[in-house]
Order: sequence, then C-alpha cells, then structure tokens
Amino acid sequence: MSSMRTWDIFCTVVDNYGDIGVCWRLARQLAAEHGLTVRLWVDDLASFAKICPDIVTGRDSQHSHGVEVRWWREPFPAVSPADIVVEAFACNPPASYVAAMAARQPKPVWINLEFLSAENWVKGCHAFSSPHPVLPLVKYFFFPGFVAGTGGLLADRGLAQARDRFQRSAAEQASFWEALGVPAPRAGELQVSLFCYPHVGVAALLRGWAAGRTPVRCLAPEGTATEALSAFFAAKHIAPGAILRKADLEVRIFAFLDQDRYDRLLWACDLNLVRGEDSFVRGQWAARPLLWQIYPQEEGAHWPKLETFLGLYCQGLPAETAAAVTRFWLAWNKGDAMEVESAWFGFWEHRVELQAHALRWAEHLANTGNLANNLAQFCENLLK
Ligand code: TRH
Repeated sequence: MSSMRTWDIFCTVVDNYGDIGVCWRLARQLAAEHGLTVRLWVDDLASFAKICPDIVTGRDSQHSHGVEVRWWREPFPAVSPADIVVEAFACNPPASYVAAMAARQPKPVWINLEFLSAENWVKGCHAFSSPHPVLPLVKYFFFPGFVAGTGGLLADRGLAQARDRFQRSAAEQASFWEALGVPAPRAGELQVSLFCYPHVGVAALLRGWAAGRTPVRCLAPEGTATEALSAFFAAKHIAPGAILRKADLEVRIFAFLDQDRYDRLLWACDLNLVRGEDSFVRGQWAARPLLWQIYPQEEGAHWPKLETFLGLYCQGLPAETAAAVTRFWLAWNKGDAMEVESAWFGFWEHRVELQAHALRWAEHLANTGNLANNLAQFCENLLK
C-alpha cells in the first residue's frame, strides 16, 4: 500500500455523533496505521469537538492525530481532489469538488461508505460499483459488516490486546476511574454504561435496577435520558458531575469523553447500553454483555436490521439465553416499559454465559478483518 496516497473523507453530521464518530475513527486509523495523508471535511465542528476535545470550532483548517480537519462549508474552496475520496453515508461531496474529480488524471477512487447492517443483502451489494450518470466517474459502495465478504468493522490495531490488558489490570482500571472522578467500584456492584435515545423503557430499567438485589452504578453521558432520569430521581439538575441515588442504584452523569476514553469506559463496565452504529460496534469490541438500541428509522425499516443482528449474535448461545437476550433487546427497542423491567431480570440471570459469549463474539469479529485495512487495500487494488 502506498503511503504517498492522499485521502479526502467527507462527513455531514445529520444528527447525533455517529456520522462523525465513524469518520473520525477511520481517518485516524488511516493516518496512524497506514501513514496516509488524510483530510477530513466536516460540516459541524461543534459535534466533532464533543468526541474530540482538540477540535476548535470555527476554524477552517486544523490538525489532530495526524489528520487535517477541514470545516466543510460554502463556498467550498478550490482544492485538488485526493487520490481516494470517501463520502460517508451518501453525504454528497460539493458539486465543484466532484467536477474537479472528473477533470483529474488519474481519476480518484470514489467510495461511498455505507451504514452498518447485518442483513444478508449486504454481502451481495458490498463493493458494488455504479457509474456516474453524466461524469466520467465510478462510485463504489463499501459496506461494513459482521461476516466475511463485507468490509468488516472498524478496529484500531492492537485493540484486543489493549482491552485484555486493561480488563486484567486492577491498576489501569483504578487510574481510569480516578481520572473520571468516580470512586472505584464497590465489591459486588454492577457497573453499567448507559447511552441511548430517549424512550420510556429507561424509567422501567431504572425501576428494575433500583428494585433488584444487586447494587448498580450507572454511568451516563450528559444529555442521555435526561427526562427519564430527572423524573425518576425527581432531580432538577442533570449535568456532568450529578450523582442520583435511589435504593441501591446510583447514576452518575459524566461529560462526553473522547473516543478512546469512552472505549475504556466500555471495557470497564460489566454491561454496556449502546446505540446507533459506532458505540454499538465499540460495545462489541469491549467483550462485555451489551444492550443495543438501534437508530429508529421511518416505517420501521430498522426492525429487520435489529432482528437479523440478533439472530447472528445469538448463534451458539444456549436456547434459553438466546431467548432472554432477544426478549430484552426487543422490549428495549420497542420501549415496552412493563416488558423491559421483567425482561431485565431474565437477561441478567444469564450474566455468566453472556460474558463468555461476549468475548467469543469479539474474537469472532476480530477474525473477519477490519474495515480500514480492507478499505485501504480495496482502493489500492483499484488504483493499480
Ligand atoms: O450518536 P449516535 O446516535 O449516532 C447515530 C448513529 O450513528 C446512526 O446510525 C446514525 O444514522 C445517526 O447517528 C445519524 O450513536 P453512535 O453511532 O454510537 O455514535 C456516538 C459516537 O459518540 C461514537 O463514536 C462514540 C462517541 N462517544 C464518545 O466519543 N464519547 C462519549 O462519551 C460517548 C457517550 C460517545
């Protein structure tokens, strides 16, 4: 792979943090592990700054982690297109830039990085090419995925080793908690991270935790489940540093962490509630039991995605455990409050099996290759 190659990655932040979360991981990995010259164009630097505090809003150009970060806004500057152009999630690079791509010799490789889905059709569409209707350009559709024949998942080099070391090291964990400003976990206390979209299931789960026999400490980033938390704890002030308590349940609100520290939080917890795309993937790499809230789409388009993933994830689990996982995940995603509370107890009864399975699953994923390497290789083959 030629490290002289230049890459432009385009990212629009539609909502939340997943778009920039994925692009930022990809950009960093290409620069750090492949020595590539990467320029990342982002239209919303404020969202970016949440997950990467180095980022200064309002700045047209800046560098972080070996990546040139450009503020994507109109009028778009007249820049030379890179060798490889990645548009994330069909975000449409500016027309002037696309025209410059068409005029360039040799033509850039043009990639549309797609959303993650476990559905079977992904394998058939991965790496599919489509000629531009007017310009002499071809676009390739690159799909992340969980199985061979897809683009794989983003995973930085040495991820599993760093995670295993962290999870075995009491000292590393202690310094992580200390830096977070949170006391080390008490013996027997369940550590949970909570990252979800607003829905009524949250209050039900809080009720279940508060009513259970196991003490629970829940870590939630600012802005997550604020209404549910303030109603459940009758609290007005849900901001970083807040500590909310009821019975043996404690919820602590933290300010958004940068991505690497968020990963460590997932490694440090016994159970991770994740959402969308990127935290969902990182929850799997954490090798800990997880509960996923899928990004809800219009007309229920997300349900087949959720069900297909569940089918894949539950393979190899005893039938009773698979049923408990499925019941809990479906209840959570439906926001079925009654069901969430009772399904929680059924789910957590299987915690030993769930933990062993989470590790097996992460090992299985590691064997299917990682997205940044697959993408870099795919583009290099096209440029040859
Ligand atoms: O924020 P999200 O809901 O993003 C979503 C999804 O990606 C969805 O598929 C997409 O269509 C929609 O955005 C527009 O969830 P996600 O994908 O988990 O992204 C969150 C990012 O924030 C991820 O990179 C992890 C990061 N993060 C931190 O870096 N620090 C934190 O403290 C937290 C809580 C998250």
